[in-house]
Amino acid sequence: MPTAIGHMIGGRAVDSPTTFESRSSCDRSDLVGVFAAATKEQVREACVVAREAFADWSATPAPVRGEVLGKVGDALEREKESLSRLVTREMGKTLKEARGSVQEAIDTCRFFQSEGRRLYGQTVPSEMPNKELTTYRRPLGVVGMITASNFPIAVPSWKIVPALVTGNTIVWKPSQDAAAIAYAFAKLFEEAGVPPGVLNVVFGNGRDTGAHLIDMMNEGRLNKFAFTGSTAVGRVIGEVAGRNLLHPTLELGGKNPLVVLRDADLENAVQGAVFSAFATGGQRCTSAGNVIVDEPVYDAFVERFLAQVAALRIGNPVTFEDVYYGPFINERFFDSWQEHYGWGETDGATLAYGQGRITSDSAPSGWAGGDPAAAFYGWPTVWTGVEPGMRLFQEEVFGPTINLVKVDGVDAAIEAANAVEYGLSSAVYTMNRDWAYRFKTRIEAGMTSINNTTVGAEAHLPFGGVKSSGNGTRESGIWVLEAYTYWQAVNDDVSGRLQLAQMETQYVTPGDEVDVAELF
Ligand code: UN1
Repeated sequence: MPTAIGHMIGGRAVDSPTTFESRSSCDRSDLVGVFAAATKEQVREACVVAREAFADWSATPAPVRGEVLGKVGDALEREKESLSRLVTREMGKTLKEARGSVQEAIDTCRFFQSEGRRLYGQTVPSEMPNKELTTYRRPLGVVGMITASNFPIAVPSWKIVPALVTGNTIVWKPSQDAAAIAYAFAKLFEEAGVPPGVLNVVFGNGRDTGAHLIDMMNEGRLNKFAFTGSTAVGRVIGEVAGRNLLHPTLELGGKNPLVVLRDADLENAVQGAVFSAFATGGQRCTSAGNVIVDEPVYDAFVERFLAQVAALRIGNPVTFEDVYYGPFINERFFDSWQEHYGWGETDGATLAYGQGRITSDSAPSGWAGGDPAAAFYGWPTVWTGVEPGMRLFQEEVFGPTINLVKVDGVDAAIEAANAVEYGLSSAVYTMNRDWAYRFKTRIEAGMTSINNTTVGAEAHLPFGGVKSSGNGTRESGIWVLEAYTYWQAVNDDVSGRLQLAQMETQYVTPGDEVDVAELF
């Protein structure tokens, strides 16, 4: 058994009495690393260390903090290929997608390197003389972060990089399924010159280490919490944060609609729907859940869609670089995905393609080869005859499954698209300006694509949802600055006397009333 990698607390490697293994999602016999599992005391220690580091880091000029993050971007660029391969090996997304996700972190560093030279406040006129008003963004303090396994570098970067450029310090619990990636990522922050104690990493599972970190809000050790994961856990974090008067960042689930209207470029729509449904094996919060198709093109769409699905190449992305998607990230995700077959049956939907786990006896024609039992691989699964009332339509399945839903016209499509509790991303395929406009203005979603997929956020656009997909916070771009700073309003009075706004404001006395009609 290799020695366990310790937590990164105050620049030291800290061991724990218990450890856990991170195994490749692509091949469970491939041990990627052994990691310490943080106890409550260790999580607390990380919070204390982060608090101590806050004084110096928050006093470091923002452009200097930005430069450090630029150096993180340089290190990520240099290590892009190795990191991407580690992402593919540990959590199982294809190399093309892994490279894209590392690039997303590089873009984030580039954006916030220069944001360190802005972080603008305002100058505001005072109603009193010899007095000036200004506003400043100030850091919140210590931020607790829990992130998911499906975007193990990009999504942490959306949190860590803006939190650091604005002067906060961090205790981060990455997913146990992406511990090695998190370790490598955090090492690059160290290399770039992020001082000890500013970014602390505690490894472990959600049930124990994650719960300890959440509990640190109750101990008053955190000033902010940021989470990407399930809506159920997000609600728990929201409750604890609310009781402690903290405003958490919550990026939660989705059941994202992709609408194909009767005038759409059908080939473009089919390709967009296939990618939205099956990229990362459907394990994105932005994956499409329901493809809602306009009646006149429904049959043609289904035919083309099923043909493309049947041709998808699936397999181990470490050995077969050209597969469309790889394995489930872990057994738990696979188990909960399998349950949806039961829902479909109960709901009376039609299983048009797919049959659960890929095995040597049951593999789709696109199976790339190799031993399917080495990991958890799922058939691409397509349901037809799905309607909004069905559980299949409503609940996120987080796997390679898509529902095809028939509607009549743009208004019915929008109604169906809005008939879920989630509101993360959405897409419409149409050439009609009016229909696209109607969709854009009426859809209940934080993100909307016109003639593109439900995925594909960029580092400088706001990312986040409405309804049960989050609590309205946004990540990325200038919008995320609101999540990691508070506004300080400053009154700077040089009048040398007690002057009272509102009560002593010297407004000009008006002259005699002018009646324009009388003038000529
Ligand atoms: C997520 O699944 O949590 O837009 C994030 C996308 C990616 C990010 C997804 N850039 O699909």
